[in-house]
Amino acid sequence: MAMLSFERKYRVRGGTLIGGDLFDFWIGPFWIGFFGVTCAFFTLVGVVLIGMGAAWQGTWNPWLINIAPPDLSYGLRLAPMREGGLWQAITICAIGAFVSWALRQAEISRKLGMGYHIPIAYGVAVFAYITLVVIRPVLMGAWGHAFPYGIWSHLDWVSNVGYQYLHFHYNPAHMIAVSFFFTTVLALSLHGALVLSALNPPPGEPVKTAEHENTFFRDFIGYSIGTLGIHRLGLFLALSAGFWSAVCIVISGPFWTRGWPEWWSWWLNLPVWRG
Ligand code: 07D
Ligand code: U10
Repeated sequence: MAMLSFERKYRVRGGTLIGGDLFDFWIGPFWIGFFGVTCAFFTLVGVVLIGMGAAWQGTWNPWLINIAPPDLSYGLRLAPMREGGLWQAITICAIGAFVSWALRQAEISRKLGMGYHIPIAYGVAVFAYITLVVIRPVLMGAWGHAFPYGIWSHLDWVSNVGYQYLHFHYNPAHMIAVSFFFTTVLALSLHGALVLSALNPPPGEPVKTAEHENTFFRDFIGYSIGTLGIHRLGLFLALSAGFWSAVCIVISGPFWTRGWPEWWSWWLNLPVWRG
């Protein structure tokens, strides 16, 4: 079906989660929706607040703009605007915009009669962000444990927090998360390469099909996961990467306060090693 005739067919009202017909219309290619409006609102306010922070700081150098959370002494209270309150307001806007974005994905999925895979997948990234700026700071008793909004400053935060636990590579959940990130890259590169190799033959040769794709991997490693399967695997690997990232940071502090290398002493102390 040509795109324009398909659009005529599906561009009908309904499928919204909230507000019924309110904002249930398109502007150009974009569907608006209630959560489109809330998303635009939070994004706009958030960006203006970031600009305000840059102006207060006195730099427009994008690498150096830094909006820090309140000092640890504020605990979980609201702080004055210039002492972390701005960070708190920006965090509210960010969460408002990210959650609105996910709900907009859910509403469009409903309109199209599709599954909720996309909002669920995006929701895992939002979950990792919320773990960093809400769940872990609340568990540790101060907003000051969240990361600052800035390109360089957040890198300094990651480095400092990493060394607080002596050597973050020894964090077992960090190991799992990193392995999942790297495996995601492997799976996507295999998939991208396989599809292009089958669908982009040299000029004059016929396009190959899924049979060729399956056969390549059966010949190569004795197993093909299949055309649907590779997408299931990809989604699993990518979501696991984000999920274990959230786990690795939420256990650092609330559940483990010493160096991560020390955690592995359970392994050294297994009875089986005692002579
Ligand atoms: C959090 C993003 C969410 C996205 C959203 C939507 C916008 C924003 C904003 C314009 C999860 C989009 C957002 C539109 C726009 C504006 C203003 C995704 C998120 C909501 N590490 N480490 C990770 C590796 C080391 C440390 C995760 C590798 C060192 C700490 C990942 C290495 C030490 C933390 C990872 C390595 C250390 C992490 C990040 C190698 C430092 C975390 C990915 C090769 C000395 C963080 C939940 C992620 C984490 C994290 C990888 C090394 C410390 C697994 C490959 C040894 C303290 N590290 N790391 O979370 O888990 O994606 O966050 O050495 O906090 Mg690590
Ligand atoms: C393509 C295609 C296409 C096809 C195709 C193919 C490309 C067109 C036609 C071809 C594709 C294939 C044939 C598939 C290729 C295969 C891959 C790319 C790799 C697949 C990999 C996996 C499925 C798994 C990868 C695993 C990774 C990255 C992580 C390693 C993880 C662990 C060791 C632990 C994993 C943990 C899980 C799963 C969660 C549960 C964990 C626990 C209960 C433990 C929790 C632990 C802690 C909290 C920490 C405490 C730790 C302890 C106690 C010990 C930890 C122990 C450890 C071992 C780490 O395009 O189409 O069709 O065919």
